[in-house]
Amino acid sequence: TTPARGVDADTLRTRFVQRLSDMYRDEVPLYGDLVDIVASVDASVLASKSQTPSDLLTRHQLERHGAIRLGTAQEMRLISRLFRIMGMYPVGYYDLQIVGFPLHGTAFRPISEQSLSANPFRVFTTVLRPSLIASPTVRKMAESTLSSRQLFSSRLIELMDGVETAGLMPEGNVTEFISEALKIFKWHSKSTVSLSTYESLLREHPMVADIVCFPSAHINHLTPRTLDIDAVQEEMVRRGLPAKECIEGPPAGRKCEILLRQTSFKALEERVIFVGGDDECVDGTHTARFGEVEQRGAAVTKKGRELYDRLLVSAIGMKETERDMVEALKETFVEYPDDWETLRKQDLVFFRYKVVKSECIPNFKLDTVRMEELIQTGVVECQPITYEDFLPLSAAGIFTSNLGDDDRKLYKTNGMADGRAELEAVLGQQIPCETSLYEELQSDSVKQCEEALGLKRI
Ligand code: OOG
Ligand code: NI
Repeated sequence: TTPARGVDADTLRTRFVQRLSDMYRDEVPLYGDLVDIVASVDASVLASKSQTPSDLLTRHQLERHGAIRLGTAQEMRLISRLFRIMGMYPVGYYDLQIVGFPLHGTAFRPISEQSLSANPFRVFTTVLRPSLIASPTVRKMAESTLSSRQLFSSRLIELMDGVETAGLMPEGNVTEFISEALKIFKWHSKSTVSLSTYESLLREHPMVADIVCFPSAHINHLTPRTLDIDAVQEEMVRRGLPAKECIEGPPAGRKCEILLRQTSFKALEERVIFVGGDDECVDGTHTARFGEVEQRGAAVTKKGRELYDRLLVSAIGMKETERDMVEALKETFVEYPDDWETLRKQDLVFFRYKVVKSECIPNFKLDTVRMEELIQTGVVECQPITYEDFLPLSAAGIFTSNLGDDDRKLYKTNGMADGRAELEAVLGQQIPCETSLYEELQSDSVKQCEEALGLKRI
């Protein structure tokens, strides 16, 4: 709900992302190059199109997602309070055990149609699960290092308490609030541990080292959205950015984009100073931060996701090298319908419906058959709903290409406690599944059509 006076959550989020993006551009100049590439690619796409979906025009220039990795349940609880103040709520559960990481998480993002169109900024947020660290020594090392970390300044917590009590953020506090919040996401080149501790944690898993050894939860990438990811990929290669070989997600060449496609440039090896004995410092490096770009398509239904997963899995079965994957995907995805009408009639994609011609219709139930008739006669128009979430499998590809190291342990999933329930307990709320939110957006739009046409739901 919008506070009576003060700055509303959508405005706050937009101002925060702008400063986060500026900060990351300073920290990782290649991110700045990527943003420039996206701006020029998108400008030429827009110039070549007479008709652009309106949500892209209003959203795409400022649209970003980021990712952070947290160390403790307490940090997760605090971050969910911080994001809530900026109008972002947990959506979807991602268990990264399937890709061999001792982490799980959720995406914090706006939920309502209005907030999404104001600024859809989202943060993929994971948290370490110490119970999955096999070595008791390493587990203790991680836990004791994290227990003394203060990600949130006391001033930030004071400001958060204030907003939660008053229900609004006074304009006069915004700049300070954002500055204090940015400290959580900032990169620090000075580790809080010794090189040997770092190395022990790294041997357990590179993610564990990345999470535990630094005083902040540095943002590990910030991702602009583009209108043409194939062109961005080409341009990255042309400019000599260390681009990943292939674009993840659905294959190129579809007329109807679904879910999302992502590519990235590889993580930088960065200089880090470790704590030595007798106040001395030891030089080392750390590899974690990278740049990523994405192209978003339509949200798919449960049935649409099952088809996607099945075709992806069979492509994985066919390929021998990463390059072959592109060909394999093209082959298997022939089965995925590629026109909006079929995608709608087969219930594979979510749509937003809108009455565009006033018409008086007798008391009728607006079922799918009736809806199709209204679309055919031009009374109703529909637009696919944009996918706002993440692809765990795509994330896996990006994760593994950015850790520098290949001896990866696999965490067994059998016999594990229910991770979702564990994370929900930490957050103190249920985590809605993304599909149910798209379903709601779709059925709300159907209800609005019914009202506009004077129909009653039967
Ligand atoms: C998160 C990776 C997930 C994406 O775009 O799929 C992600 C991480 O590296 O911590 O951002
Ligand atoms: Ni990402």
